[in-house]
Amino acid sequence: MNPDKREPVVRRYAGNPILTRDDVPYSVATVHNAGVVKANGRYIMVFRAHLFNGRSILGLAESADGYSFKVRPEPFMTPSEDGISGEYEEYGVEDPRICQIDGDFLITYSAYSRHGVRIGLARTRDFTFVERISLITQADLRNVVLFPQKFGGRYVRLDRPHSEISPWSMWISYSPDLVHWGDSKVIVKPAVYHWDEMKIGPGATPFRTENGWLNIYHGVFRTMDGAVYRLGVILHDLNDPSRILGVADEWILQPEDPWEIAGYVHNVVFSCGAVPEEDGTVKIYWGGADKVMCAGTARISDLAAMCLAKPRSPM
Ligand code: BMA
Repeated sequence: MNPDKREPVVRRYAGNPILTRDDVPYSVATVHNAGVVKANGRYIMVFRAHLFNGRSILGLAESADGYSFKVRPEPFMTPSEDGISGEYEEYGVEDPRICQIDGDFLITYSAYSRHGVRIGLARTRDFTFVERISLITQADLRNVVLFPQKFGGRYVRLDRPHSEISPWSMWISYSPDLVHWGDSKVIVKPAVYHWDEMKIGPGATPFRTENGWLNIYHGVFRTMDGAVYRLGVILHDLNDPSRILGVADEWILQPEDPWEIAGYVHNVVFSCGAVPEEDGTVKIYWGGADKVMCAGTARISDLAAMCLAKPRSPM
């Protein structure tokens, strides 16, 4: 074998897809785009599921090994019917990301309504009782991931506003209290005639490595057959996550398995969660074609090396 031939960076789990609608004890059309966290040695997955009216709810599944998940009998979060959350979640809740910080699990999710899409922030300690804290963005903005530590006493998030002028890019914002956010600035933009040229967005909650914060993001390329969603990696400075150490030029994962190529939306791999392990690997979770959940592993050092050895310009 030619030693220069690229090996897959992400090794797919042989038992993919790891979760489908057939595993859910209530009626859903899809299971995808799940946030995943490891808590007390167990893996907790909060997944998005389409109902048969096209709107989404969030379900919860648990696992001892990170691959074999059992779904709870009842949904975890359905659109609120009360107050301000009720107004802005009318069309559904989507794409949850979980961040463990100060003993809490914070969940950011897209809240859809007739007014556009905003991001809701909810908090749980035990994945049984969940409280909504606030809507933390205006419309239209999606893909909010929180860093699992504070910087200079402030919470930090990555997000992706929509714009008519600029391709949809990755921004960073800061907050003293999780509710009020500011000091926003753009940090990574799609690259022209590149696999992520149409739009990019944060994916999994970033995790700390010895080289920097690793951010698994999605990038989209428009073809004559529609959009293709792939995953890539970005490395952020450990002390100042607005400083980009490198954006890997090549993607780490693209739709290849049949359930990534065809499903609810074809040609999509989309990640909202990754779990770094003590053996130097990371379990990466992604939705396949917006219909099933898949998993794979990568060596964290390989992902960091891709950002550092062959980066493309962040802007
Ligand atoms: C994005 C979001 C994701 C979805 C992706 C592919 O705009 O809606 O939830 O996985 O499109 O359809």
